[in-house]
Amino acid sequence: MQQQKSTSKDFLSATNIIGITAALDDSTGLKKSEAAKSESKFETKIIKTACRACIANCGVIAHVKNGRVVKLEGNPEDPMSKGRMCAKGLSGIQALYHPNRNKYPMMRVGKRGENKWKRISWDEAIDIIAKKLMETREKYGAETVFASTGGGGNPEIWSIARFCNIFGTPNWFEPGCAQCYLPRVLAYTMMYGGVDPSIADSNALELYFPEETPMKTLVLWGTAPSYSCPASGGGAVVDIRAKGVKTVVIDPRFTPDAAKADVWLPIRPGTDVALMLAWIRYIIDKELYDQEFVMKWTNLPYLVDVKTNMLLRAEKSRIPGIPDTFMVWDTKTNSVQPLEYPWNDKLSPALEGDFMVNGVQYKTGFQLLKERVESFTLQKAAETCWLDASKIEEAINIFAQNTPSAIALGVATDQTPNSVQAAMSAAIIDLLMGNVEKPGTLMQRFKTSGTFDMPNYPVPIAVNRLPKEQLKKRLGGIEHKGLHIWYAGHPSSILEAILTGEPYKPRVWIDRSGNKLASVANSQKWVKAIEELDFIVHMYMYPTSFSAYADILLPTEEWLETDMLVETCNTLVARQATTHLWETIDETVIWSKIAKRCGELGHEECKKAFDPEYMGDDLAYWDSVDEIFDHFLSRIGLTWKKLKEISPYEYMPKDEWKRYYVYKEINSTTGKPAGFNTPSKKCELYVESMITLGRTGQPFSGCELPPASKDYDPLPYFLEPHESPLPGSELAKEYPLVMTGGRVPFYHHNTLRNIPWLREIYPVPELWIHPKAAEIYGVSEGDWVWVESKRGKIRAVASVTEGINPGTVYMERFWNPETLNTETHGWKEMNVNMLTKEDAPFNDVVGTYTLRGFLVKVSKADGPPKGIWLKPEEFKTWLPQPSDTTEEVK
Ligand SMILES: Nc1nc2c(c(=O)[nH]1)N[C@H]1C(S)=C(S)[C@@H](COP(=O)(O)OP(=O)(O)OC[C@H]3O[C@@H](n4cnc5c(=O)[nH]c(N)nc54)[C@H](O)[C@@H]3O)O[C@H]1N2
Ligand SMILES: Nc1nc2c(c(=O)[nH]1)N[C@H]1C(S)=C(S)[C@@H](COP(=O)(O)OP(=O)(O)OC[C@H]3O[C@@H](n4cnc5c(=O)[nH]c(N)nc54)[C@H](O)[C@@H]3O)O[C@H]1N2
Ligand code: SF4
Ligand SMILES: [Mo]
Repeated sequence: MQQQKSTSKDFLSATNIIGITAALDDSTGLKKSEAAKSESKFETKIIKTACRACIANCGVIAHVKNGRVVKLEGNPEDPMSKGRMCAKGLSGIQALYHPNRNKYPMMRVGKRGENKWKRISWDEAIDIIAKKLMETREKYGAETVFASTGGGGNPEIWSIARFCNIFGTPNWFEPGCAQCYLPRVLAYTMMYGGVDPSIADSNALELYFPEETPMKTLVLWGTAPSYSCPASGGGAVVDIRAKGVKTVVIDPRFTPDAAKADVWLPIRPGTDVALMLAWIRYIIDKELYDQEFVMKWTNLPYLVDVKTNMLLRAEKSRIPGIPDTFMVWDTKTNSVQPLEYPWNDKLSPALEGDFMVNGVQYKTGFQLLKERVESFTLQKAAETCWLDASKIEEAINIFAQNTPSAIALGVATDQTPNSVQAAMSAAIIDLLMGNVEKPGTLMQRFKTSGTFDMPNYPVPIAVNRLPKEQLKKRLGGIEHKGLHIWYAGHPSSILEAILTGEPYKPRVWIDRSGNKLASVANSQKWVKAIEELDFIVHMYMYPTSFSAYADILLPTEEWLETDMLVETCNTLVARQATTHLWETIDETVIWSKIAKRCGELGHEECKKAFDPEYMGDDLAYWDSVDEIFDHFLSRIGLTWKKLKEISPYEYMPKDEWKRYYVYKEINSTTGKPAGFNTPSKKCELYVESMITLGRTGQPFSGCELPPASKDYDPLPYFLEPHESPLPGSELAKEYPLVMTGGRVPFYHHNTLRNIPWLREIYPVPELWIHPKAAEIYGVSEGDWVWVESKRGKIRAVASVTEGINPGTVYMERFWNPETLNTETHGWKEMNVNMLTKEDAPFNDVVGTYTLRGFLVKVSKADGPPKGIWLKPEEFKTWLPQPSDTTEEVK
């Protein structure tokens, strides 16, 4: 694809936003969107919408003049962003009118990777794709087609899962999933049945009410909201800190959040579970936990058979809403007794203990937890995690004594093979303290609008349409059964299957995302796999490195062109199109078009997917997104048209929505407290259901699956990073530094590297390195450096800072759209995912690989990679241009 020539407009500085919008005013010729149609030539129309330049959905007011978006500002009515916007969101105009947008469907004409294309019509493109899918299905089986999606709360995630279920392939993936959020969702779902406390995923809703919350301490554990959601959660943390809430930040990097913390713990990457186990040990040892809550509302007093690891049951419940009855050791009678849900005042259960009953050994869950954490003293944690023991103690005491308190977890702990255990440990710490459903804490079950079946986005995924025999073929789905909570496949297993043909060879790949080569681990291995594939489709807003390897490119909508239903706090927000350019199409509709054509070509399930009677609650496929929105909004008496007028719409009074102590509410059918949403209705700190999950896939997989090679552990365990820098490590002799990652506030994953404003602020990725390490490796501030792991070698610019441990370095993902047409296709120069580790060890439960906490070496480089742009003037060519007039796209 050719870079467009520079515009006649002068380059404007990143801060001169008004200047840019003024410069755009006089360009005409756009097809007007529905919303903007009625205004007269010079009237500015105000459209309330929501940003999607990251996953936070901040409320936006778009100013549209003569069909052209000329200005964006934050919407103060938004309950989470409260009128704030960040640099990425404000760059929406430059993204929308980018000269290198994908404008029309394109077909490859040159060799793969040569990047030569010809324009085709939508009908042709859909026909070519559907024919290839059908041919592959017939020859090799539907499972040899796989799809992937862009991550991070991307609402299209469920469109892809839906299409795969209906087409009949169990294989789709997202490079987040096991590396992002899924470990947290899984642990908190299994342990208390409510929402996880992640700020960047738009949870932790208590934070958005600084005037009301009694919160006194917030722990930011591996999350940096000031960078990962600056205008929403980042702002909320600033607000609560201003109200006097203390913060503890556990982050190798001295982020703005760390800079303001009461205690900052610059942990060695990948060792969080060791630190968490030490917190648990300290809290138990010093009896800082909430004894009443732990006894009555967790499963820790229940007896566990130490041989089978299963809880001892008096009886299985046959009544819905009533849990099984579990056994405890009654200290009054010194005997095993059934504890009827929820509690029996006549009993005095032992919390700790080891008991022999009829020749069988039992321990309480609490006892097993205590034994598990026994060796994790403050000293051991300090040594393992490269921290100061007294600082760890100070942090725990702030958290445990200055209450109510809560831990907010981020993605850092999701990106090592210890992922699920980290989320389990964080939940255990909060639950030991009784930090759940209490005002001032983050584990909450606030009400939702009831509009959606699936979280975030209403596309029903039609999970039962996937035949059971196909589900069993999900790559990685037997060993890592936690993936079934999101019905997802395992990227490394798909990669291996392509390269080895075992257990079968995937052949066709449909992707919708930024740049897979910059988001999956060890991307050079993926390029080898790409060479093996028969056919690749990429749908995106502009070409990326991945497009260079595709056979068909489909143009998709920027967020300012998109309609979407968004739920935040107790409001529903309409993200509404402000304009529409060229031949871009909403992706939800693209999947529907592909399904329709497959149906016409003889795919029975695809054909039936358009029959409302057959699909029932799975919903027949649609011709426009309005149809789906109307369907779901009808549940609360609204239409999409109406919501667009009244957005943001408060669906429920705040007091009704923000409910606390849900577990204590009496269930009118059973007459008992509702309890938690777990099998025992107690908080399950001893996660017995992990064992069932590993053996059968239940309760998440659509059918019973063969067991994983090993039972999943019901309690968390610490796994030293596979590439360890500790003494005795052979690899560390050659690669002595531990690499980690974390967000920068200028880009969302692999998006926006082509935005002049943002590239002016952050043109190349920084390698953070401590002055002592810099001295050892002969590197100074601003130097170009080589960064190398066992897998690859890239360049970055050194930022020499005391804001990181001497043994740790940090770098964020990057790729270079300016070298798209060279042989590197932009993904090889400075992409940290050339260095990350895609192979085993994986997390047992969900298959997480290693994106953080692996070994690298650093040395001085002669200069920057060839062809990359550094100076503001160079980005001029990417400034917005007047757009083509386009016909209505059907
Ligand atoms: N080394 C390293 N690698 C990582 C990570 C890391 O920290 N370090 N992070 C991992 C994580 S957490 C994730 S989630 C993945 C992400 O990696 P990918 O999934 O490859 O991410 P992108 O596609 O670049 O970015 C998110 C996508 O969401 C799209 N999007 C935004 N809004 C909308 C919308 O309304 N509709 C549609 N259809 N699309 C929308 C954007 O266009 C963009 O394509 O990367 C992972 N890779
Ligand atoms: N600007 C921007 N915002 C984003 C995204 C983006 O790409 N760019 N992506 C979105 C997505 S999909 C996600 S998942 C969220 C993630 O949101 P966050 O969870 O806030 O993500 P990060 O900044 O990647 O990681 C948090 C912090 O973990 C630190 N860290 C690195 N290694 C370790 C470690 O081993 N232990 C601990 N305790 N900390 C460590 C990093 O220095 C970083 O400051 O952000 C979302 N928002
Ligand atoms: S934080 Fe920034 S990029 Fe993310 S939704 Fe809000 S304004 Fe958009
Ligand atoms: Mo993510």
